[in-house]
Amino acid sequence: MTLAQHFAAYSDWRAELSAVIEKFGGWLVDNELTDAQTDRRIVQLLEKLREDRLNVAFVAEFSRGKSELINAIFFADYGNRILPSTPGRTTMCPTELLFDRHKPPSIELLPIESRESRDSISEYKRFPDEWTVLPLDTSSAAAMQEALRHVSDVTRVDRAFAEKLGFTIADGDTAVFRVDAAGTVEIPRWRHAVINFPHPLLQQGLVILDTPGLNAIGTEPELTLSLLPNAHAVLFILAADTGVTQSDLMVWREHIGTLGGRKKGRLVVLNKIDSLWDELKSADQIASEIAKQIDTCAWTLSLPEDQVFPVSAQKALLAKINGDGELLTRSGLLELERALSEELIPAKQEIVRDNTDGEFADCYLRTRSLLESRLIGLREQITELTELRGKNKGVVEYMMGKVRLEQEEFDTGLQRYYAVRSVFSQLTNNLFAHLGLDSLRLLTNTTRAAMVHATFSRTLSAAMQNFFDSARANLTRSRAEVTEILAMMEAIYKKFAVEHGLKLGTPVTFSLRSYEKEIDRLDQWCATHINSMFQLLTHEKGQLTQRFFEEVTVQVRKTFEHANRDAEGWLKAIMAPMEIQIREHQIQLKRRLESIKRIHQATDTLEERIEELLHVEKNLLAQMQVLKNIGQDVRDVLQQTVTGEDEGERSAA
Ligand SMILES: Nc1nc2c(ncn2[C@@H]2O[C@H](COP(=O)(O)OP(=O)(O)OP(=O)(O)O)[C@@H](O)[C@H]2O)c(=O)[nH]1
Ligand SMILES: [Mg+2]
Repeated sequence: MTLAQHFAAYSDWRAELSAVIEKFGGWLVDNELTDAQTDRRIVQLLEKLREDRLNVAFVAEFSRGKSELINAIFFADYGNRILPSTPGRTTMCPTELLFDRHKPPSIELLPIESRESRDSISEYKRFPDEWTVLPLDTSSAAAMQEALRHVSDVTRVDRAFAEKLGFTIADGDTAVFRVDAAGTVEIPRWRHAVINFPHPLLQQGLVILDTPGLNAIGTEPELTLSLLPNAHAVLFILAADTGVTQSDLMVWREHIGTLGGRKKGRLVVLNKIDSLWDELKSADQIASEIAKQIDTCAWTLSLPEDQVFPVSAQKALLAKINGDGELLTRSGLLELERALSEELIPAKQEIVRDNTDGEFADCYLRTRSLLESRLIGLREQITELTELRGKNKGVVEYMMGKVRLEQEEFDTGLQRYYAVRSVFSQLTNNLFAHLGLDSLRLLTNTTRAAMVHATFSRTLSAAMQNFFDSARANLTRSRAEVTEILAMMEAIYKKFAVEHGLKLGTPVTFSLRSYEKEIDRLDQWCATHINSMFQLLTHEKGQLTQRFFEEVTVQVRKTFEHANRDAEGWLKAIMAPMEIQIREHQIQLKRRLESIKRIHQATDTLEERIEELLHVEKNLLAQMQVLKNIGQDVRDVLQQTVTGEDEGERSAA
């Protein structure tokens, strides 16, 4: 299967999954079984499936052929080179290729001067008027090429301004940014580019990230902090004509080797193998030269050899444009594409599957337990009435008393529930006192003050470390609050189950583990990129402070925002089943009482009433069957694998 076919199969699967979940949502509405919470979760789930994005990033030293490889894999159909690819530095800013159906095709460029402010690129994405937008005429390859050439734009500024923008200026011929005779430095014109483009793969949610030749100097930290770690696949490109150089190794260590523990989804490409296609050598000799290079790459990067893919992007592009099958095979691109889709799509499907599985199972179980408790109540009522057959008024009165007593007991239970609710909101407040953004804002402000006033590197360093320690401590305290809330809810679930027969199961749990890990990761990043002896000795205090706030605290805030959203969702999720079941139980008690009252007034309606209830029971059982079928449908779709391999059994319920 080609990448495009594989991707299309994945999109079909996603569409099918959305369809069954939408059907579930519709059925809940039709049967009046939905509540605000479930409703919202289904809408969110569908939204997530629709917006689902797959990120592939291309990373390498300059001129290794990243842009050419993107052209060959994705854009050969245009019959030309779409992204500029030339000797020397070409792509000057990180370039995202994606499709957003809400916007017309365009290229959006963020001016480099935006680095002066403290805001990250993702922050800027919220303010469209900060970007220069050029329309993209997708009907002409030439017009596209012309527009995309802007990713290579450069500008000249004086040294001080370049440094202010975070570029490290050095002397010597090999330096990336150096001062010319007139005292100016050439720097990229743009900080970031987003190309919005209705390519079939991009329309299905693929996002390609082309990066400029990274040389650890003056690059956007956002790349290493969030863009690359969030990519589902990262391709690292080396070139056969240069071999693994010192600066290749630096890029690898700086940007890829440090992407946490996740080794999956990383492919190493040995490009430009055509430079070894020496016509004076035999095919065997060439093959062994390539094998030797692969061996060296694998050894230097400590990777298995089969993770290094030899290709010629240039010949592959040419072969695709000319429809030359033989050259395409020789270029090695097909194998790389296969490996890419095999890495990418199953991994992504796994994520979507787990996420959907968990969310759906919650909604499904909640509905099922609602129907089950209705059935239990109904059956009790039927038994009660059946027992009344042939009984006199006195017995009916006794029954009435019994239900009334139950109702009173339940009301006492309710009082207890209200008390729990107020303790619950107290505990919730405690939780947000640690986890909430106010506390983080305070911490950020005190850290800023400490860093601004720091006179020694040691105090500067300590302030940054304290920031992380306090953030972590906040999460630890939050974890304790979560445990307490959970213990209380468990106790109250149990009490209502035992005393009033409510079917509540156990409350869902909540873990802050992933956020703690994220903070650890950011701390580690900071320790090597900002808060290290080397950085402290070689950079100005102001510069480091600014970087710390622009780059690190922004990400920490994002982590906390995420944790807050999840915590709120969880709090609702543990309260909702109680509320639904209590309301349901109250309705049932009322119905039972009314039904007995009616019989008390006219004992001759008893048979009619039993008949009626049996009918209700039949409908209820039918509903339960439909629900079961829907659950099975969702499970079936979830189990499908887009690759066609067999997957282990997995259940949605
Ligand atoms: N011989 C040969 N040349 C290639 C191949 N792929 C790319 N090139 C050439 O290498 C040069 C650099 O290619 P680019 O695609 O611009 O490389 P890049 O990695 O995007 O470079 P930057 O954008 O500067 O970071 C261009 O002149 C390409 O024509 C290949 O497979 N074989
Ligand atoms: Mg490039």
